[in-house]
Amino acid sequence: FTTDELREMRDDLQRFILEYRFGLREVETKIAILREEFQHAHAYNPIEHVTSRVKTPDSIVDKVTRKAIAPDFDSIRENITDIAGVRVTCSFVHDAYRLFDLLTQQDDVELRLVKDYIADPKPNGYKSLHAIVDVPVFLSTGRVTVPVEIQFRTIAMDFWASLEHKIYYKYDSQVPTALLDELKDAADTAAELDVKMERLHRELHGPVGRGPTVLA
Ligand code: 0O2
Repeated sequence: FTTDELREMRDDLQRFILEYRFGLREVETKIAILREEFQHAHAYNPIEHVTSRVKTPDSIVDKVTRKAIAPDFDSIRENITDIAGVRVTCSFVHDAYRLFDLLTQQDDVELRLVKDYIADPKPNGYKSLHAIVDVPVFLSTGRVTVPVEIQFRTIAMDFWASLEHKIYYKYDSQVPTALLDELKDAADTAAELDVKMERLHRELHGPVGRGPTVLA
């Protein structure tokens, strides 16, 4: 490659990633608005925290290799839909679904794919509600549509997933069976905790999301 060609490739890659950053920002803004408006209208905040990331070029290359995707921008754009990712951690399971509905029903958001690992957990115990949405981003060159993966989960699900992720990497994907069993057990305990916490919350406050009722 000539220096000019290399510079052009670098510029193309930077622009490619930039669009995902903008898509992420659109979704983050939508979540921030819902959070603030919810607090104002219902005196209740259904979101515990929000994190987001754009996949690193290394991680994109890993996935291109792993999934045998053609190494050009169009194929990557078409086949890797989690380059931009947002994780919304909610207090209760009910809130995770409610946030999913509120976001995906907005008329500039197009729902491309849903994977409901809350209703149908992965065999290892992983739970979360995943949505791939297309959002519009307006650039000086016109409108582009950017896919963003949004994961909705509870604090208990998030706690479990982050520990499982660490264990998975520590053992380089070869986690001993006994530990896998314990993780599955911990996922069941986390799910029980979610049910208990939501029931307690409902007892105190009525249907989840309403303002607190006056207690005797
Ligand atoms: P990170 O850290 O988020 O970048 P694939 O992405 O191809 O591996 P698929 O079917 O396209 O899988 O996506 P899926 O099943 O919707 O899940 C992708 C993301 O969900 C992962 O992204 C994780 O964030 C999360 N996830 C899925 N399964 C598990 C699991 O068993 N344990 C944990 N801790 N997280 C999980 P990345 O890209 O792997 O990671």
